[in-house]
Parts: sequence; structure tokens; C-alpha cells
Amino acid sequence: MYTQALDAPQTPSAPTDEDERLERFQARIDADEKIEPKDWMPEAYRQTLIRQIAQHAHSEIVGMLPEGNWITRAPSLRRKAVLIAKVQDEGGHGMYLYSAAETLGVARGELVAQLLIGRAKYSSIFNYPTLTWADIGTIGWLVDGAAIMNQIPLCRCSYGPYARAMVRICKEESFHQRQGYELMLTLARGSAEQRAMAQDALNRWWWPSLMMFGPSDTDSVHTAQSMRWKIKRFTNDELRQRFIDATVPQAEYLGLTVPDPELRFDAAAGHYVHGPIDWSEFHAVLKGDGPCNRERLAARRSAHEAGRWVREAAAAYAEKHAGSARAAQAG
Ligand code: BYC
Repeated sequence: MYTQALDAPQTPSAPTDEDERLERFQARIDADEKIEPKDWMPEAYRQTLIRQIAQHAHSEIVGMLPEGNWITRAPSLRRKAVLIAKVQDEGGHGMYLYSAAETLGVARGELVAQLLIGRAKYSSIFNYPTLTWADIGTIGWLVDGAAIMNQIPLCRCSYGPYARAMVRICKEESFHQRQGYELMLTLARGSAEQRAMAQDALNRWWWPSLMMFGPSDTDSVHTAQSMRWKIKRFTNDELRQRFIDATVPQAEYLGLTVPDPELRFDAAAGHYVHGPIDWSEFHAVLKGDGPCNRERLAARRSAHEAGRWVREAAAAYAEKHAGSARAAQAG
């Protein structure tokens, strides 16, 4: 009898400090308040943001590689200048995002180390090769187009530093998308060979672009909680559908065919209905078995090694200045 009394749970309905803090936190989120770095937040919220922002930052940095591959082969000085500016923008996006992640108490060096040892994810899309010049137009049109669709809602993300970083990033992504579409339009209005090159690029990038939005809602492990925390404002499938609805008419305007025999417009629903996505390809790319996973990581590792002397020189310079400042204070 006495042991039964001991076994009884202790006042399960009494709220603990932690419960109250969680409740207050959720109330702030529900009221659309921004959470700032020094505010209290649940550890799982912090970890979710670190994971997503770091993956996003890595994607921007690895995303420089497929396009960087074409800087020396751009067909005119104008195209080369535009491409250099775009790739430089992606580097800048990576930097804002690493800074946003650092406000959550993680060091940039640690995040980069996780990428280099192959433990951190980055967007699946950057594990595909850029075989022709039309791929550069297609990346701008489809990949940046998908990025904008996914990232505009992130400007309203509940975490202040991430939301603010996204405002500038989205402005630049919007320019990137337009330059890509303009490039595709030039090819589509060009010779038969150029049109064939544009169609071939669309054939290869269409399905991987749809996969950028992540697994279908039924398989997405993080969406439900991220929506409750207003980190995500729409589900993966909702954003994928919006992207398809916006992009199919653009392909039609270019005179190109979307490589999906089952694609049709459902007038009653007001949406395009698409064929099945090959999720086995997506999972293979995530596991490291995409066409370029190894090449991308090797390129990042070698760039990191090549930049070692710059990091060491910058650290030595900072130390020298800190030493002079200390000496001046002491004197
Ligand atoms: N590739 O539960 P889910 C750019 C992972 S940059 C790889 O739905 P979540 C650009 C996911 O991380 C483009 N992994 O997750 C740059 C999770 O893995 P873990 C990048 C993917 O987070 C340069 C697991 O699958 N954009 O556009 O709720 C030039 C389960 O997924 C992918 C961003 O990063 C994928 N495609 O939703 C041009 C935007 N999809 O961590 C362009 C910010 C899913 O459990 N991120 N996974 O091991 C997001 O919006 C969300 O993180 C996602 C995934 C929609 C991507």
C-alpha cells in the first residue's frame, strides 16, 4: 500500500517552470512576434534552426561550384560579368547565413568542419553536373525560381536574424531568376541547335528541381513542428505545387516541353497535376551517391586547404592588433 503511494506520479497537472516557459514561447510565436538571439527558446527550436540555417548556408557555398564551372566559358563578356556577380552573390548569401547561425551559439568553423567531413547536408540539386551553357540559364530559371518560392516565406520566419537575412537574399535571388529566364529566352529564340540545348537542359533539371522542396509531406519528418514554430510557413508539397503552377506556363512561353508525360492542368482545382517523383533518386543523392557528390566535397576540401594561409594570416593580424591595443591600454 505504502509503495503504491510512492509510485503514484507527482501532481502531473502542476505546470513546471519549463512548461510555463514553453507556453509563453509558443504564445509569442502565435502572436507573430520575432524571437531574437538573447530570448529564451526551447533547445529543440535552437537545434532545428541551426540545422536548417547551416544546411542553407552550405547549399549557397556548394551552389557556387556548378555555375563557377562556366565562368571561363561564358559566351560573351556580358554573360561572364553577370555570372561572376551571381556566383559572388551566392558566396555572400552563405556568409549572411553562417552569421545568422552563429547567433544561435554555434561557431562557423564547426559548421564548416561538419560539411567538409561529409556529415552536414546541403541541397540535393547541387550534386548534378552543368554539361552545357543552357544549364546555366536553367539553374537561374528553375533552381533560383524554386529557391525564391521556398525562401520568400522564410522572410516571415519566427527567428529574427534568419528572417532578416532572407529579405536581402530574396531580392538577389529574384534578379538571378530573371537573368536565367532571359538566358533561356535568348536560346529559345536562337538556332535549332540552341533550342535543342535548352530543351535538353530542362529535361535534366526539371525533376531534381522539384526534389529541392524536400520529401513529400507524408515523409517529411520536420515539417509539422517547424510549422508550429513558424520556421516554415508552408509545407514542402504546397511550395512544390506553387512552383509547378508558376513554372509550367513559363516553359510554354519558351516553347519548351516539361519532361512529364502525366502533367496536365486540372481546371477545377486550378492547379497542374504532375507525375510521380522518383524519390529513390532523391534518397540516393542525399546518401552521397548523386552524380557529383564526391566531386563537390573534394572541391570544397581543396578550397578550404588552399585558404588556410589566409585564415592563419588574418588570425595573426588580429592577434597583433589586439596585442598593440592591450599594450596601449597598459601604458
Ligand atoms: N536536399 O523533414 P524535411 C539555393 C533533408 S540554396 C538535401 O522535409 P525540413 C541556391 C532535410 O534537411 C537551396 N536534403 O526537412 C543556392 C532533412 O534532413 P535531416 C537550399 C534535403 O528541414 C545557390 C530530411 O531531408 N535552400 O537555392 O523541414 C545558387 C527530411 O526533410 C532536401 C534551403 O536550404 C534537399 N532538397 O525541410 C542557387 C532553404 N530536402 O536534417 C540557388 C531552407 C530535405 O533531418 N531550408 N532534405 O538529416 C528549408 O526550407 C528546409 O530545410 C527544406 C527541408 C524545405 C529544404
